[in-house]
Amino acid sequence: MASSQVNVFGNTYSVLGVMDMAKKPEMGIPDNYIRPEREALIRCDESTPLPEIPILDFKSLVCGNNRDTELEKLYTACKDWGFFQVVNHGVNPQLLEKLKVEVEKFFELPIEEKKKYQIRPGDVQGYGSVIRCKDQKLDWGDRFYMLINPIQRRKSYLFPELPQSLRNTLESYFTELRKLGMTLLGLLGQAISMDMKEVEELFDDGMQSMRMTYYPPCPQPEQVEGLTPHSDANGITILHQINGVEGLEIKKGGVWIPVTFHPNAFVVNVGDIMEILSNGAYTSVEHRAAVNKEKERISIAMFFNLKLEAEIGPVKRLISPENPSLFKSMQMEDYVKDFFSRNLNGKSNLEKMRIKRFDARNSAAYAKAPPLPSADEDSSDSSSDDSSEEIFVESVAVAPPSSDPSFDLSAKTSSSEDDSTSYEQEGQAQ
Ligand SMILES: O=C(O)CCC(=O)C(=O)O
Repeated sequence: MASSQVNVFGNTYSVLGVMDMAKKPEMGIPDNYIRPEREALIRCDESTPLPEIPILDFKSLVCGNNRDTELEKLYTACKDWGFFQVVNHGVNPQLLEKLKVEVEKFFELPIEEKKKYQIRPGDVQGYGSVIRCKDQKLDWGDRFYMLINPIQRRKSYLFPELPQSLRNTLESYFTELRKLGMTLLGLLGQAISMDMKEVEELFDDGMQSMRMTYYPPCPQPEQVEGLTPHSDANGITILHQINGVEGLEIKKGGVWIPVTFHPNAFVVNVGDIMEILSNGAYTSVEHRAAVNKEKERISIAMFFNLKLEAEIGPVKRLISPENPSLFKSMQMEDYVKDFFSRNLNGKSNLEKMRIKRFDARNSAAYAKAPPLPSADEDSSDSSSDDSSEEIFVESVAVAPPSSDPSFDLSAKTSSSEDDSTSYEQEGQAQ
């Protein structure tokens, strides 16, 4: 496989990446990187400019004069786009500059150095990508993924072994982003009428992980995928495009749209868990990373997730006979295990959690339908392990939560950095 290095770990394989191979474009692109099925981007011309994802001002959201209006904008962005950009986020630009230098230096290390961090058997953390089957298509990128919170769960051979200056810079970045992430989670919660206490019960000292990715230039970028289309399995993700080169693409209304980053903005997206908590009011949107013909691209994604002992499921207050539960409930631990047993694949993770409802009156299966569930049964949670739960209902109108949420703007929005929670976690890709 050209210069990418494959190691066999029992039944699992991991590939380090494409960086070295990409330095020899004359060798061509190996077949296992070629994606004939890659869907094309939206076509745009001067009369129909590219749609742009909403830009929100963090300061106005937190302490502006029109916070209700800003929160409504946030709600609409999460509902219609599942993505927004946040400016005025307060993260020190000097820290971001230092992060750029350190992350670039890290990816420039010789492959022998980076091999120290290679993903180990039965794990998903470290440098490289997990390969689960022989004919798996690979992404055109080198990546390093690790769990960073709770601190006691960090792998001893990953973060503590990174070059010291990178470690110090990352540690400062994690702290800054944790504050930002918790505040954003609080705001997203408020917009669906959760109070901060509920948000903290789920997310405070929750799982936090990061992926830094180096996408080398590719002679035929339209033939490969930098990162396979997927929705994030987590609460929210904050993406920083470290060297300013673009490549993020999102699927909206069935078409792929490239994201133009506002300078100095972070891109935030709603993950599957946030769509589930909001009972479908928010949308976890499929996205992918494209690569560039000439330029290298570097990004760092920070994933915010629930505590492992939390239960995932729609917020009870949002459920009623008129607005029944769209998703099953599940222990976070089971959800994580299930997620890691599979490769990234569009929105398949979220679809497994969805309760399938058939409109009995319009269904050919009506004659065979079991007795209609009562409203209570209908909105109840299921702890079943079945991947698909099917419910027959009579023309249920699924209304989004009130579009006039009661915004409790006085709620506390800071996070507590209590690292005492202990849980088992063996590999968190998001
Ligand atoms: O690099 C990007 O633009 C996307 C990164 C991403 O979606 C991820 O790491 O999950």
